[in-house]
Amino acid sequence: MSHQTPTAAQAAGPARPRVLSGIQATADSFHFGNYLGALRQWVDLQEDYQPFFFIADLHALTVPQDPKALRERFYRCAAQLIAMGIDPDRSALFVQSHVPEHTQLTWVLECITGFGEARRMTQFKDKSAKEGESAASVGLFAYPILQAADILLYRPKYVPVGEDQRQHLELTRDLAQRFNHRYKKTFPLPEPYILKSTGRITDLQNPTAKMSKTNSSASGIVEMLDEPKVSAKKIRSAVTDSQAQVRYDDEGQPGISNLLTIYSALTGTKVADLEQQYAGKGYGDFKGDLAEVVVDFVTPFRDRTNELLDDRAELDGVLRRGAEQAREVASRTLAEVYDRVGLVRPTL
Ligand code: AQP
Repeated sequence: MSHQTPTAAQAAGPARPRVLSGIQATADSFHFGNYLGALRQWVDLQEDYQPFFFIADLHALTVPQDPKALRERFYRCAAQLIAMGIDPDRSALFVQSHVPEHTQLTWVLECITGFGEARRMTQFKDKSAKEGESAASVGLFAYPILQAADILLYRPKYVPVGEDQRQHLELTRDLAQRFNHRYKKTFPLPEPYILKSTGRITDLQNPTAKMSKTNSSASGIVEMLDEPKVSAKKIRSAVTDSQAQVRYDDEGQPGISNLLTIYSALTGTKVADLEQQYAGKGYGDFKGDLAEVVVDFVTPFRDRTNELLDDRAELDGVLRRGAEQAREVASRTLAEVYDRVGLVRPTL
């Protein structure tokens, strides 16, 4: 890896609008939902925007974590992001807890968030429903407000995420507007960057549900770091529909439609062209070919990730430089916010 750390002026410069997004350090591997729904767009957006991407380790704490596993996942996240094309020379790649301004701004935003407003967040409802609301942590409840702080600190134009994050983005915009109205215009309103085609990748075994690390069964989720032949098998045994036609119909044939989306996203072939290519052929041919596409895609990704994981000091260095760039921007925003709400800073 070569390093040309951007100068402070480049990192903070107004030349290009910013993009920002994060991913939780809660799994040993990213899955196809994460990658196709959000992460691939991170890579593309590096070209034209000033990118800030982070590993959301504080968000990970909203549900119980084994400290040793969390530490390992932190490195796995960093290695996977670089392996998929996040270039630390172009993007500030950092860790949420390395930039204390995230939690500092959270408190200010929590104080302008209505309790009922936070309660309406469907992710909290879904996640807390499992164990019962009284077993859920306050951290899980407040998670979307930390997320709003993550975003607003950097005043990004776009936030590339999957469809499941739309409601949290709306809350972020509401809080930004409220702050601007109550104090002084401070935050431009960030826009969600959600692709219609891949914004919701679904479970291979239950194709009306989101592919998800917590809710999908092992056979319903394609893990990017799995043995390629395991992923191929999962694709070949994915649930398909009764019409025996390779045709996109989100409602009538959700299983094959999800596979068409994955095939199209990985190869760049339009869904209509794939439908034509497989006209008159069975699901077996289609799934067999897609299994090969998946193997070709994950094999180099996995090899590169493992190579990067062999040099933890290098990863530490990348993340340290990323945090320095992030803090330059975040500390300026936080200072403005503190000033606007009337907090007096200590004199030197
Ligand atoms: N199935 C999905 N389709 C499209 N986008 C998805 N994302 C997640 N699942 C899908 C997007 O991935 C980014 C990172 O999400 P995260 O930090 O919430 O990661 P995760 O916790 O690993 O995602 P899961 O599997 O969705 O977790 P649980 O099961 O805990 O809810 C986000 O941009 C997200 O939209």
